[in-house]
Formats: sequence, structure tokens, C-alpha cells
Amino acid sequence: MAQRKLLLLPGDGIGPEIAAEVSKLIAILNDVVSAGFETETALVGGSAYDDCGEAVSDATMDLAMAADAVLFGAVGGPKWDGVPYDKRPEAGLLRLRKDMELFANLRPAICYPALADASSLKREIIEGLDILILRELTGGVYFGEPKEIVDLGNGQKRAVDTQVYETYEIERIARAAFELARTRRGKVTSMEKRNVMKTGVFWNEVVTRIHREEFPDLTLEHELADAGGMKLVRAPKQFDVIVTDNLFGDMLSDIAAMLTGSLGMLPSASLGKPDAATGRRKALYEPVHGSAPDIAGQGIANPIAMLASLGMCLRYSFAMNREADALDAAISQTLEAGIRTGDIMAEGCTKVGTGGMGDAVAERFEA
Ligand code: GGG
Repeated sequence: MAQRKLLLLPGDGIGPEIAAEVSKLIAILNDVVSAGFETETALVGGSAYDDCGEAVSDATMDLAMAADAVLFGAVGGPKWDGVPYDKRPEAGLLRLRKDMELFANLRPAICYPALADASSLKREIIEGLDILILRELTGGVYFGEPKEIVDLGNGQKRAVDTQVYETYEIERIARAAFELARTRRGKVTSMEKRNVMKTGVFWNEVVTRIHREEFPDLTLEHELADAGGMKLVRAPKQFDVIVTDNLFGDMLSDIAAMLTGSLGMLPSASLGKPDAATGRRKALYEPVHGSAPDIAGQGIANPIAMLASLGMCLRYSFAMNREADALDAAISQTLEAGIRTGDIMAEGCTKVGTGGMGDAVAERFEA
């Protein structure tokens, strides 16, 4: 079996705790199906800054570029509040996304049947929920220049972030949205703010053209991002694939997480474009949630988003669909058995910590 190179970047806060659970599953895959995963581990975020003064070192970037896939935990925390802006923990993640050109961020929001009552919404609104938020990840206000705080010299300052999108950036994320919708229920909802933003007008125009010229058999709807957010909580099952920009995608997917019961449930895949010669695409998989410094070190974080991110890695980077399905099934069965971390705890269920949840999924994983 060819070796498959994984780079594990646990990060900060609860990152190392949830990454340890993913390592258990990787060991099982190597033992049971000879998956041939070769894992290297490196620092990222605040822990990397403490080690070398950068949130991601050049050496770690080289490892990420050479890996078949990167598994990323979480970064950030109050410990690094005072560090220079370009060295803050999140800068490490942004550099990985930008330098690896991971423009397509897939954030599925699925309601596991056992958690239909854990959502903040009524069971009938979220039961059977299966939507995919596709967030543009390498452009927009996260990266646009200028980005600065200017001293105006009169006791006032001006802070500037710039939202920039070029044609090719919207075209490629729109194509990704339609291609994903074709494998699902065939509907794309594009969200922007064309009523107040030029980038919104342009986003809408480009997505509409790509639909008309290349995917006319699929359904395209448009929503203003604020109204779309409202509909996402009122009647989420009307959506299939939601495609939106970097900032709205971040916000809308956190909202979607609460539909599923907890932010600790949402995995993600960040994908680059397939290489013309090899078909291989750079990829990074991470839970949607951050480093949760308030519960770090207590062994109580929910590792499911991280485990489900490994599932996405098996599916999208290695076409190991059978193993990915088995992992999803193991997560579902664990929840059906009433095993819960604190964030999704319910009456009559058994409360476990991070390791207990990881073990319970591993026991049910029929690789
Ligand atoms: N696992 C996700 C994570 O660590 N997020 C922290 C972060 O850098 N968030 C910024 C963003 O994703 O927009």
C-alpha cells in the first residue's frame, strides 16, 4: 500500500485533546485496513508562536505543502491577545489557507437523528437536516488590502478592512457549489449583500452567469445574507448548498452549527483546485469550532467535529468512501447509544469526556 502523508497540526486550547482522538482512529485505519497513513505532527498557532515567534513556521509550511492532507485542530486564546497582528495564532491558519490556495471550504451541517432534540430549534424544523455551506476561503475581507489602523493625528484613528473579489475567485467557488449540488439535491443558494456592497452586486452577477452558461439544469436562488441567515434558523431544510463569501460563510456556518446541537459537531474540508497532471488537490480538514480556551485542558471537549473532519479527509483526499461511511455510522451509533459530551448532554444519557467519546466512536468503527 502506498504511503499516505498526513500532517497533524493540533494547535492550541482543546486542539491537542481532540487531535489525540483522531490519532486513535488513524491507528485503527492503519491496523485494520492497512491504510498506510504516515503522520507527522507540528506546532501551529499560539504554541508555534511561543516556540519560534511565528504562528506557522516555514518548515511547517513545507510539510503542509508536501502532505497529502493536513488535519488541523484549533488555534487562538487569550494568552496571545497582545502579540503583533501578523503573528497572532489565527495568522497561522490564514497563511495555510492562502499559501495552499484552499479556496473552497465545505461545512456540512447535518442533524444526527439522536440529536434532533438537542438543537435550539423544534424537532420538526431540524429533523433530517442535511445542508452544505460552501464558504469562499482565500479572498474577501479576510485578505483584501489595505487592512490597517491609521492614526489620524488628531486623537482619532481609522480602521480599514477591504473586501475584494475578482472574477476568477467567484467563478471557481460558484463552479464548486454547482458541482457539489449536482451530487446532492441540485439546488444552490447564493448569499451576499448586493443591496449595500459592490462586491455583493458582482458576486451575484458572476454566480448567475456561471449558472446560466454551465449549470442551467440546476436550481439557483439568491438571498441577501441577513435574510438568508433568518431563513436558516426559521426553516433550514429549504436549503441544499449555500455558497457565500469568506466572512458571511464563517458567520452562517456557526449559526448552522447551533441547528445541529453544538458547534462541537461541525467538521469542515478546505480544498484547493485539482492539479492538472495528477488530479491531486491540496486539502486541510478542521473542526469549525475554535480552541475553546475556557474548557481547554479539562478533557471535556467534544471531539466529534474533529473525528468527522477525518471522515471528510478519507472521502475527499483518499476516496476511502467505505471507511468514511463507517466513521459517520460509528459517530451516529455512539450518539444513538446515548453517549454524550457536556455540550450535547441530555436527560438519560451517559456523560463522557473527550477520551470517552473518542473511545466510544473507535469501538463502533468497523473499518
Ligand atoms: N478550527 C478552527 C479554528 O481554529 N478557528 C480559529 C480561527 O482562526 N478562525 C478564523 C476563521 O476561521 O475565520
